[in-house]
Amino acid sequence: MSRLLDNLGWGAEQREAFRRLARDDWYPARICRETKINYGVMAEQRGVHEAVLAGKLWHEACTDAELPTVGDWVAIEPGDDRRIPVIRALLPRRNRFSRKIPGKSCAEQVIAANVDTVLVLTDALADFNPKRLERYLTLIRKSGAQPVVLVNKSDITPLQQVREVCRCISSLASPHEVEVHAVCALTLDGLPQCMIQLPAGHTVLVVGSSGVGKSTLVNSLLGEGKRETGGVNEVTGKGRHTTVARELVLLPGGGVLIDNPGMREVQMWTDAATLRAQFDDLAQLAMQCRYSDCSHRQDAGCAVRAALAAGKLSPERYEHFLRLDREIAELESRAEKRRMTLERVMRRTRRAVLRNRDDREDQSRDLAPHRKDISYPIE
Ligand SMILES: Nc1nc2c(ncn2[C@@H]2O[C@H](COP(=O)(O)OP(=O)(O)OP(=O)(O)O)[C@@H](O)[C@H]2O)c(=O)[nH]1
Ligand SMILES: [Mg+2]
Ligand SMILES: [Zn+2]
Repeated sequence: MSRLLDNLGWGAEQREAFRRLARDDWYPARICRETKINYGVMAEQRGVHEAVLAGKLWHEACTDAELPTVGDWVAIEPGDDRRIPVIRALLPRRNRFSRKIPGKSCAEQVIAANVDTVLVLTDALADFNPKRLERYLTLIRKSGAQPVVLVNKSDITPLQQVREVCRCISSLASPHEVEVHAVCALTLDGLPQCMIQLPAGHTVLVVGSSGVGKSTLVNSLLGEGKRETGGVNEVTGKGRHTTVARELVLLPGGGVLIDNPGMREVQMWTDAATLRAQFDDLAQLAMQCRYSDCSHRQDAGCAVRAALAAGKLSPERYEHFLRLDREIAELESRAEKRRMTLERVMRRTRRAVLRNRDDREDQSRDLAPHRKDISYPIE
């Protein structure tokens, strides 16, 4: 296939899925932006352009997580003078990085699809929060992408502080190794060469709180002042340019970066299996507890607490182990509630649709010789 598609990460799986659609006039594209009404896509012939989602895809998606998002590969039907191109199919995802939608709902929000590496940016100053970082790492593990943590703004942070934070992050991630680098996003100091020159087709998602330097890093890697960052506007001397939408950009060397607005909430979108994997050393230990249903709190003969007392387990990690478990139990109970509500809504909708159809059939028998097809809201 083409050079551009290769650089964007077009692989054998996507090629095969696209071929199976067997529509000569359709072309493949990767989603680079998403607005409320339509999408920005990158494609071979047309470069970056707009496309709308076919109403059929919109209707067939049971949840928002099934709708195309930044990083997805799609098949597009070319438009003509009057119509903009239409996204006709979503190609299967290799993976996706998700979080729980902020607020009470327990629905999944897909942040980006088809991601190789997730870069979590933090600093060793006010932003550093080990609990939040642990959530990020759990979510990344669930996505199957490779996590890398960057401790940014090393140029304005005392060296000792940077070292301590790096050490703390490495201990959080155990038993799974995580790469940690102290960097300066302005100059790319400290960033490993393999990240400065990303392999063609490699997709990196950049996440972290607002103001931590995500867009600055993307800019420095792009090598041009293309994206807006939170600095003071040089002309007006005021105002912050904080990123408001996710965006996928292609680097000159062929790698792909996805910049992201700062996340205020990183809520768990995960399950018990992922939690267990994250803490499998503690799970092993828990098998030695006297009681099989040990809560690892006050129970007698608890091996986890014994390790804690012996200094073999850090108090932070022990706390995280207990808290994450509780959080997932809540998530699952909310998921169950939501499932029941959805079922109720669907039963009601189905009844309304059937009633409507009966009414329309009655009317069309009586009156109209021709009936228009029902049109979709987006197209
Ligand atoms: N000294 C120093 N300042 C930095 C560094 N990285 C980013 N900054 C500054 O931090 C501020 C915020 O940077 P942005 O790149 O806009 O942060 P962001 O993470 O994209 O923020 P949102 O778009 O709001 O999520 C800007 O004033 C940057 O110049 C760094 O390594 N060193
Ligand atoms: Mg930004
Ligand atoms: Zn125990």
